[in-house]
Amino acid sequence: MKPAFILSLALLASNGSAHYIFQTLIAGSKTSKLAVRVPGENSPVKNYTSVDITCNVNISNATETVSVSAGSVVGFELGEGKRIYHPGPITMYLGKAPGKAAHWNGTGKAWFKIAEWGATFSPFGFETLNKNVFTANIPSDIPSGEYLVRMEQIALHIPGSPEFFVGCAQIKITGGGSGSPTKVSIPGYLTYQDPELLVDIYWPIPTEYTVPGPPVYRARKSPRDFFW
Ligand SMILES: *[C@@H]1O[C@H](CO)[C@@H](O)[C@H](O)[C@H]1NC(C)=O
Ligand SMILES: *[C@@H]1O[C@H](CO)[C@@H](O)[C@H](O)[C@H]1NC(C)=O
Ligand SMILES: *[C@@H]1O[C@H](CO)[C@@H](O)[C@H](O)[C@H]1NC(C)=O
Ligand SMILES: *[C@@H]1O[C@H](CO)[C@@H](O)[C@H](O)[C@H]1NC(C)=O
Ligand SMILES: [Cu+2]
Repeated sequence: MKPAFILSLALLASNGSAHYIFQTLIAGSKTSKLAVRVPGENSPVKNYTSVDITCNVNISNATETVSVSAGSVVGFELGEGKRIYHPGPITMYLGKAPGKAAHWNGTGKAWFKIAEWGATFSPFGFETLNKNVFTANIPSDIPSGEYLVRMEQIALHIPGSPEFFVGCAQIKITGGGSGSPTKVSIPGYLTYQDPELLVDIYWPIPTEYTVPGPPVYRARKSPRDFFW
């Protein structure tokens, strides 16, 4: 083998440093890096039954909690010109803090999914690939209060060994309602060895794909549902 080839193999084996991180919170018309609990390194979490999956490991203590009104946009941008390059779905969850978001580590049955980005077919692929911004609307009827917003990519490039890229940020939702989403705990939200986590995306090429985790919660009534 030529040295250049060996070198590129070595780089492939250690490409952890090249990974993406959900680094900037987008909330309404604001963006914030200080509201994000940034992981100390950008290697993926592999054990989705451990507490590492909640908000990643070795995370910074975010120093800001961003106010945003129910119904507005929330989401993340990847850092440093990065784009998603591993195939796999992306999901966004909200977790209701018992008090201040800054004082809560995400433990307990407090989470619900508010958005997901899944597969496309013919040709098979994932709509997340090459994107760097993911936003959704906060359901307009959820209770006001402090929450963690959690973004997760489940990278499926190694069949049978899903890798999780996870980020959390602190928000304070105002102007909410009395909706009561069904909540799950994280970990605990994924079925251990869910076939959608272990799928071989290369062969046979999937013809259907369900994003893992609970269904997306949608506001029961938005102002636009009222027609007289
Ligand atoms: C934690 O993250 C810092 C960077 O923020 C890094 O220097 C350190 O090595 C990390 N520690 C562990 C145990 O991963
Ligand atoms: C994954 O995490 C669970 C819960 O903490 C632990 O019991 C298990 O040993 C871990 N698995 C591996 C392979 O580290
Ligand atoms: C949060 O804290 C509780 C209590 O100290 C602990 O049992 C739990 O494992 C922690 N969760 C995370 C995600 O660190
Ligand atoms: C965050 O704060 C906790 C508790 O004060 C501390 O144990 C931890 O080391 C801090 N983490 C970082 C990355 O500074
Ligand atoms: Cu990778």
